[in-house]
Amino acid sequence: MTPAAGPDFYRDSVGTEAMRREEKSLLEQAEEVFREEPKLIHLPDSGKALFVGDTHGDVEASRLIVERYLSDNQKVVFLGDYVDRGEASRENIHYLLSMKLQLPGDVIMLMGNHEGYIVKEFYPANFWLSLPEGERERYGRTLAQLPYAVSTPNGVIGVHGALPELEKLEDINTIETGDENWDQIVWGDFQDRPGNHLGGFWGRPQYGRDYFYRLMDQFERRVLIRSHQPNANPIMFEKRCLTIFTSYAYLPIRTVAIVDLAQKRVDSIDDIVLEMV
Ligand SMILES: [Mn+2]
Repeated sequence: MTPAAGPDFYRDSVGTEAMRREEKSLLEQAEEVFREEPKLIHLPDSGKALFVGDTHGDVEASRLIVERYLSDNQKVVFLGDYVDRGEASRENIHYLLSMKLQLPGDVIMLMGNHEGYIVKEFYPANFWLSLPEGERERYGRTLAQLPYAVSTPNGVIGVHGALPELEKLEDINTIETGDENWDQIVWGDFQDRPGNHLGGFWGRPQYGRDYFYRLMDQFERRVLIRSHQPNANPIMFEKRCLTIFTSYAYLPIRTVAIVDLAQKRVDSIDDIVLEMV
């Protein structure tokens, strides 16, 4: 067998023994780091936070964002869905995990539904299906440890999909991968119409306007930043719900959102800076 060289290795699930060992160690180390994190991460009241939508195998987007935006003064929050759809899932997840290991407090990786393949299967799953069973299990175990939500002192909450139906924000720390609240967070969609639970659509639970306002009140949050739902109106609920995507696998434009953590209150999307990358 001729060993593959360079980044193309990542597109080839065979690889060499040395690379396989390196990959295993990256996944094991990352799993340890994620186990130490709470499921709800609180950001500080200084500096800035950059929110990144689904990257879905668009490693160029991840690299560009880290190089351009990550600094002592700016944390980067990835909102999940790192693998599948795009061409370079393996490169993307490797890159993000190695950045996480280098700067665990500044790089935040939330869980998307595509990180939960071993918990709830779905289609398309080109990344997961390209892995031999043992590796699928290894990736699945690491990615099942990712945190679910991020919160800022000035009123922003970030998740992948929708809000979990919990009494208070801190209860997010009690969610277990695979339970009903997990399903809401990583699989949930919002519809811009009245109502609470609007049923399911291809395994994706749907929530309406009343649900959004009720949970945002309970959690004492003003603005939700999320991704996951490409058909959603990007701005919903009186500019309090922002849906962004940061992958060429979805759209020819990649959007990020910047929150100034030192600002006293974030009341609507008007208080957030949107940029194209
Ligand atoms: Mn998703």
